[in-house]
Amino acid sequence: MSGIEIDRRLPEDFFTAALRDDVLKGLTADPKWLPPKWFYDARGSDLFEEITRLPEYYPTRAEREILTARASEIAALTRAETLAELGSGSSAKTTLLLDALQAVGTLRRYDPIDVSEAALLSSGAQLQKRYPDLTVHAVVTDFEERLAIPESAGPRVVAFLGGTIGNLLPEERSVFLARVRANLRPGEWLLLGTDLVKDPATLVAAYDDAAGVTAEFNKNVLRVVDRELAADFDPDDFAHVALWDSEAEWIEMRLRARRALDVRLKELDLTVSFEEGEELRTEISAKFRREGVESELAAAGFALREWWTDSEGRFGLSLAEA
Ligand code: AVJ
Repeated sequence: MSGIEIDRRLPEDFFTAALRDDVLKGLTADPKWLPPKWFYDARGSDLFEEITRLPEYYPTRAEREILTARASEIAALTRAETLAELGSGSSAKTTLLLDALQAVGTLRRYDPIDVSEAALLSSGAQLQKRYPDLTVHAVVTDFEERLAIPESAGPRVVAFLGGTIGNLLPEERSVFLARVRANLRPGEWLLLGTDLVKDPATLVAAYDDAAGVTAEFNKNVLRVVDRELAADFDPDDFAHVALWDSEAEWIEMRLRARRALDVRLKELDLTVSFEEGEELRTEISAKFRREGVESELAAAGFALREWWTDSEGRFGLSLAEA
């Protein structure tokens, strides 16, 4: 038996209702789009894990290198009682932080926050084995829409790792960062991972790997829509596209219709037509520079206290104070 407390903040029909809204809005828009959060059913989460091990996909390894080098500095600076983690997913990087906070002796709680209760339960159970004295207070929520970081007596560090902030549009990022700030008291902390601008070939390869895993991941959103909304997308009708937008400084993933086709979405009583070559945008993954991160943090009421990169300067980790 584990002592994980679970705080469920999502309405009963959240998944179906939110997916219906997003699909209706996105597939009737011009150009068509779908938000990236719908990649992550069980198969999509497995594919993402596989992506993190690909030779071309450097962000996970680069961020782990930084955390390995800096975790004890983070612990010494923050002396946090609580580590709250947004989009906790798998717990590999978390243990680096928890070990360091335990070594300085301040750690009491780990508060993972994720939309997936299954992910929270499995990583929470693993962590409780490794840290038997740790209180694990998991929150099931959509942190874009209903961010709720649990209260705690001592200082909290909120970790948002992996570069996931890059999946938000600039306007969404500023709303999100302001909400994080509003959840914190002065003197508490945000630990933010951001992938950095670099040569386009390296960036594009990371989102268009030779083994085709990212292509499968991208097409997985069609399988999710098929299953949840009784639609008849055939993933083979679409080609995976990854491109670098040098003006916006983000990678875009798209699905390009190989032929003209109609898709029927029974649950929405909707038919959507694609022209040959028409593209559906499925993800943006923004890449950052130090100055941009610092000013976005400042606009949300955070002061950048530390900025670290990996040895090759590919990925940035910010420690910011509320
Ligand atoms: C979940 C934000 C870390 O944007 O790099 C990986 C998702 N998409 N390959 C990213 C992703 C395509 C990933 N993050």
